[in-house]
Amino acid sequence: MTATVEHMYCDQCEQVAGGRACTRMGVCGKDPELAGLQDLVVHQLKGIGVLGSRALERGIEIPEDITAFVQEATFETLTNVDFDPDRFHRLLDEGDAAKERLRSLVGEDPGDHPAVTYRPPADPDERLADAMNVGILAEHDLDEDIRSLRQTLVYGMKGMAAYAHHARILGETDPGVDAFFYRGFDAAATSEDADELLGLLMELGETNLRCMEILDRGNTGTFGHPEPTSVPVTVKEGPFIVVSGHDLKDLADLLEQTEGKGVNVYTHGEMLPGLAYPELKKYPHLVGNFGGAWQDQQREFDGIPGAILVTTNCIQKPRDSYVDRIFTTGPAGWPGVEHIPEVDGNKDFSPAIEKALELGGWEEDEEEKRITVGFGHNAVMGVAGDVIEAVKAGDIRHFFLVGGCDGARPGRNYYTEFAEKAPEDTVILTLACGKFRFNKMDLGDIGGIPRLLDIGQCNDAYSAVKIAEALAGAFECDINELPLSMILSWYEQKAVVILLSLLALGVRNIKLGPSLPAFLSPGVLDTLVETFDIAPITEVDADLAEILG
Ligand code: SF4
Ligand code: SF3
Repeated sequence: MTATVEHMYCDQCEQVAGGRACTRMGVCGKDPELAGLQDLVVHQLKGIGVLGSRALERGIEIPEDITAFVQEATFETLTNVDFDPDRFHRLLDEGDAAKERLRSLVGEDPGDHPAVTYRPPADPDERLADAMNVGILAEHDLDEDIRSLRQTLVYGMKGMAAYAHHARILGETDPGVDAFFYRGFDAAATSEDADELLGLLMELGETNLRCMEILDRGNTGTFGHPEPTSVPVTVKEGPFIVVSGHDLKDLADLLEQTEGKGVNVYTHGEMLPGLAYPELKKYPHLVGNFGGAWQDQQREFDGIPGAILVTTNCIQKPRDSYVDRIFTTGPAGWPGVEHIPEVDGNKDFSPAIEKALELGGWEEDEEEKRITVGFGHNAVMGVAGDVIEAVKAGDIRHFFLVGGCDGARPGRNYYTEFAEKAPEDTVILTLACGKFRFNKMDLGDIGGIPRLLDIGQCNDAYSAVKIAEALAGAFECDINELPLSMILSWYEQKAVVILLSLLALGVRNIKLGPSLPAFLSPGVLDTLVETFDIAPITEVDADLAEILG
C-alpha cells in the first residue's frame, strides 16, 4: 500500500510546466511520489554536506566510498536519469548509513539542522509523508533570492556530480571537486548570505572546469584523443544494440563483449562522440550513430528490431513496443526496465546481446549518409595554425559556439535556423545533444576548415574552453575580445553547471535559450545580467545582426 502523494514542486529543468514548476506531474514523466523521494535524497545529501563540511574543516579525511555515494546519488536526481522509486528508497538508506559514519568521524555535536537529524522511517508511506516537509516548498519563508541561489547551487552540483561520477569510473578524482560537494550541500542547507552563495556559485563554476578537465583526462587517457572521423548515420543489416547516454566506459565494455558475436553497435544521443575515439572506433562492429536527440526516442525506438542500452540521461517512458528490449545501467533507471548492475567492477551485458540476437535486427542496409565528428581540443589544436591564418586573412569572420542540450519545445528551432543563417565566412563549434538539430547539414568549409566542428559531449565544453583560450593566446587578447559568441541551449542541470563555469571564466554576452531558468529569482537574474550581460535569445536575424554588427 502506497501513500497517495498529489503534490510536487520541481523547477529544475527547462521543460518545467507553465514556465514555473511541475506541481501535479512532471512534464518529464516524474510523478509526485518520485519527486518526493528525490527531494528526500537531496535532504539527506544536505545533511551529509553539513557533516562532511565539519569533517573537512577539522582535517578529517572522508572515506572514498562516501564521496562516491554522494556523487552518484546527486547524479541520480538529475533530470531524465532515474525514474525508479525503489532505487531512491535504497539511496535514502545508504545516505542514512553515510550520515552515521560521518557523525562518528566528526565526534562533536553536529547541531540540530533538520537535514542532519533526519532519519528515514522504515515504512515507505511514512517516507512519502516526510517528503512533504522537505524540498523547495518547505523553504517558503526564506528570502526568494536566497532560495534561488541555494537551488542554483544544488542544480549546478547535480551537473558536476555527473561529470565527477564519469571521471571516477575512469580512475580520475580531484580533492577540490570532491570537497566541493560537502561545502556546497552544507551551504545549500544553511547559508542565508547572498554574497556567500554567489561566491560559491562562481567557485562551483571553477571547480566544474577542473572536474571536466579530469573527465577529459580520463576519456582521452583511456580511449585516446578523438580524431576527426566520418561516421555513418544510417543503419546496416543485422542484429544490433543502440547505446545512449554519456558513459564511454559502458560503450567500451559492450564493444568488447559483442566482439565476434554478429551484433552491430550504434551510438545514440550523447554517445555519438564515442565514434571518434581511437580505442572505440577500432571495433569494426561499431557501425555508426542511430537517431537524433533524446526527445525523439519514443518515436525512433518504436518497434525497433534491436536492443537499447541507456547509460545515463536522457531516458523517457518506454513505449510498450520496446519496453521488452530496453536496458538501463549505471545511474539510469526506469521501473520495470531490466537494469544491468555492476558486480565487482564488471558489467555483464549478455541480456542485451541475447535480446539483439533474438530480435534479428534490420533486414537491409539503408543508403549510407555520413557526418564528421571528433573535433576535440587535440584535433582543433592540430590545425590551430591554419585557423589563425584564416582569421588573420579575413576568411573566417566569426566563431559561434552553438551548443547545449536539446529538448522538445518548438522554440528550439532557433538553433537550426541559426546554423542555417550563420554567414558563410563563420565557423560553428558545437557540443552536447542540441547539435542534432543541425549536424546533418552540409555547411561546407573555409579553405579546408569545416564550418561545423563537432567538439563532442556536453562535458567537452572543457575542449571548447581550451580552444577559446588558445585562440585568445594566439591573438594576445581576452576571451571576450575574440570574434567568438556563445549561443547556448539548456535543458537539464549539466547545462547549469557549464554556464556557471563559463561565467566563472569571465565570459560575457552569452545568449541563452530557449527560455531562462525558472529557478532564477528576478533579483538573482538581475545580478547575472548586470555582471555578465547574459541575454535571452531573441530572433535569429536580430541576434546575428547584433553580434556581427
Ligand atoms: Fe518538471 Fe523538469 Fe522537474 Fe521533470 S525535471 S518534474 S519536467 S521541472
Ligand atoms: Fe542532452 Fe539529455 Fe543535456 Fe550532455 S542528453 S546534454 S539534454
